[in-house]
Amino acid sequence: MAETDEVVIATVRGQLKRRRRGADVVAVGDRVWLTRLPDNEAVIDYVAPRTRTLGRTARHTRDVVQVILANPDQVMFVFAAHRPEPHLRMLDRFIILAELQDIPIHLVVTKLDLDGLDGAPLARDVFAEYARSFPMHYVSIRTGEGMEELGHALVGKVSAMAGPSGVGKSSLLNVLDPGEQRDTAEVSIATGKGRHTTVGTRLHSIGNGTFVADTPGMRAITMVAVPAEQLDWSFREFRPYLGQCFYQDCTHVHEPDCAVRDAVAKAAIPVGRYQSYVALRQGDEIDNSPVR
Ligand SMILES: Nc1nc2c(ncn2[C@@H]2O[C@H](COP(=O)(O)OP(=O)(O)O)[C@@H](O)[C@H]2O)c(=O)[nH]1
Ligand SMILES: [Mg+2]
Ligand SMILES: [Zn+2]
Repeated sequence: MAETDEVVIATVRGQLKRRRRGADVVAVGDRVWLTRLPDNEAVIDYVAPRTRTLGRTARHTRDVVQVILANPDQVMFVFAAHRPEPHLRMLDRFIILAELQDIPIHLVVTKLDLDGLDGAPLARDVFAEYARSFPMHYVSIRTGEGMEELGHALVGKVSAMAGPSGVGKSSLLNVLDPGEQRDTAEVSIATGKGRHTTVGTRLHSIGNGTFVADTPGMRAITMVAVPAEQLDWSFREFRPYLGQCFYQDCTHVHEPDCAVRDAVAKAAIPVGRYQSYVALRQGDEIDNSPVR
């Protein structure tokens, strides 16, 4: 990728538009070839095939129909230790989406300076099940704790940052790239809910070939149902046991001789993650309530 701060206003060549109907023709994160025109204008002639895509897929074909970020190297799911309280079932849905696209996942827990306040449980206990399977980053922009380590995880990569509003995503970007100040919202103390201040995906270049995207569209996309036959695989903790159940089409909910349920009983699979799977599998819309 040519690293330049140049901004051009580009349109998409008509031929391209016709060929890739349905999906987004060009999205944030795409590598493109363009023909320069005068006055900082350009025409996009070609869009390179995407390595991976963070986005919404069609239910059966798995074609990406709505792109949040093209070509991410990894995705950082961001939740706060406190204010707002972490919503783990929402995190589970985020994780499924990334697993289906084979995008490496990191979890970032922000506002560590508020950890355990107001009698809230400690973040490292809340996220203990996840720490067994995912790289974790515990940070605070107030104390600076964990920020250097998070910077190392981002360097040289294109990362998507996603999470509920108010958890501190924009604040993190402001610290990582102090050159450009972004809107950060005040969290209302009464509800613990943050106000929305970010609209579309934006990829921020923060130097050394490092790019970080704010991805506000994630939540709506995770409300889309996941095909049942892909759901068990989307829980990476289950994978060592898949194919070992008595029934080949085992749903791991009620069948006898189920390797997944045996693993849960032995605590080899975290019980909270398993319960999340069951709720999704049974179609209980665990996130039907307005989500933070
Ligand atoms: N105490 C504390 N507050 C934070 C931290 N990071 C962000 N905040 C505050 O949380 C609120 C929401 O932050 P913002 O970056 O707008 O969240 P976003 O919606 O995820 O982009 C703001 O009032 C920030 O000042 C942190 O590490 N500690
Ligand atoms: Mg924001
Ligand atoms: Zn089973």
